Amino acid sequence: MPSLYIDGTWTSGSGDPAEVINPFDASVIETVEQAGPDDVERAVAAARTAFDDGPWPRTPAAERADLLRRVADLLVRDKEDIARTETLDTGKTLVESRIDVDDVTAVFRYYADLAAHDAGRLVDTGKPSVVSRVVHEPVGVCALITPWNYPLLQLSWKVAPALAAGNTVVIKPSEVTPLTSVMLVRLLEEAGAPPGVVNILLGDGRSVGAPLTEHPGVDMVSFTGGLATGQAIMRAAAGTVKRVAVELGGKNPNIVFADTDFETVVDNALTAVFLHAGQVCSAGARLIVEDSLHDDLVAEIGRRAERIRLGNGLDEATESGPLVSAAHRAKIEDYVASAQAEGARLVAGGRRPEEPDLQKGFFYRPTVFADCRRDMRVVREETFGPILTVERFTTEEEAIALGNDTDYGLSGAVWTNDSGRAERVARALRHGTVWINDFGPYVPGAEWGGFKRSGNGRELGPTGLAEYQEHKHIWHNTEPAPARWFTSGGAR
Ligand code: TXE
Repeated sequence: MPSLYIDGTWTSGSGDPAEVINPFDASVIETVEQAGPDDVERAVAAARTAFDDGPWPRTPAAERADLLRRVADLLVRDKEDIARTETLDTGKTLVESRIDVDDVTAVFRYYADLAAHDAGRLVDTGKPSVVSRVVHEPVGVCALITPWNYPLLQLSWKVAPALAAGNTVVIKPSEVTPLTSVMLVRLLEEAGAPPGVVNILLGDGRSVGAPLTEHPGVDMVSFTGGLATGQAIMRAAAGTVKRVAVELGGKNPNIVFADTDFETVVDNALTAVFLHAGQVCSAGARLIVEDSLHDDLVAEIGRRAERIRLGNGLDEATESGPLVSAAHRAKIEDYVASAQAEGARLVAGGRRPEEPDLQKGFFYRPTVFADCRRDMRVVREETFGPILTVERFTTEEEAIALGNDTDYGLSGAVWTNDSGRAERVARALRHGTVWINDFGPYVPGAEWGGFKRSGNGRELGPTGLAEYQEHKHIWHNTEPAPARWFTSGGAR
């Protein structure tokens, strides 16, 4: 089946086909066609024409919202099928994939509602003869480049607001996990997206992603992925002064004060870091613990980490799946080696699993390191895998300083029963999301994004819609008259 969608037609790509691999057992799920340079040109041209001459940007917002609601209904209809495919492609558990589909559905509904009521605003100029208003218009052709850890979810955070605002899009999913993005485009087609409004190109970053970021026909790039790629995209986009929104991961502190309920914090610290084998931009990979609690907490977390059941994401008994690829596992093993070389103390994991049925897949045991210092590579860099590092603190100031001592700034958490302290720490942390006595939840109505090198721009919430809009000021003087500024020529 053709897997590229350009100008309202499913089409074959002129690039080399690629095998999509199931990380549970390294089997081939499907072979997909990929785009070549001519496909990139055709997709951008289709999106350009649909934006410049097509109906979509001029369609009433309420009708665009109707399309998003139809997509949400179709997602509900196909939930099980999509969730299964996401699990095959990423290795995450079926429970997680089902939650992802529910979240994606909620995002489409949220932006449908928001777009329908987004009428711009009037500005009071103090002049009765002037109507000053700010209207919201789409940016244009948006390239949406997404990663492999939450393929469908990350795409929804971009495509729903982009379409709600009236843009046209060219989607470039990760070459590692393209399948559910193709499914979503099929639903957009079924829901009635006009030709050229939604296009999808499969292929890798070098041959498909990079040309989109340089293309003069593209007005905006929205990217989620690694720091180095984000930096390359920002450089590439500078040539044509594109709008760029980038979400580049994090190194997220999870700060625990000793007055917290022990079982609650053990349980949540494990979930914070080991969910989806740690391949989460907001993973709580840096546990920062008050001295008096430190030893007991480390011991219990280590004991419980050793018991996490790895397996096939399709098996209901599985608690954690594999890493996404052999290359990614090699990167994790390198981080483990560097942590040991730098003097971190291995408390759990640090190895591949022994079970015979897990040998073909890209599994790695949940790993805990204690005695970590902030200058260690494993503490400074985003490992994006099942590695927890533990540091300790004595005072509140120290905890805040440690939590902020990172180049990233995506998310963080503080656990304490002292609500004054919780608020102080939450306000002092330089991260885009801070949880108090929780870790991980988000809602479509609240902004998500990073400080510092975690990126710029915001997804979700009203700001997540504004990312895809130009805010144009229209000044209407209803009683035009000479200004009489330059009077030396004599007024007529
Ligand atoms: O991501 P890449 P990778 C982090 C995580 C991970 C690291 C590398 O630490 O280990 O990034 O992962 C496309 N121009 N995150 O290498 O390369 C690529 O095809 C345009 C954090 O897999 O950033 C894919 O579609 N596009 C994270 C997308 O960019 C390019 C999620 C992401 O791939 C391109 C994933 C180029 N020059 C990884 N090069 C998060 N923030 O959630 C690649 N791409």
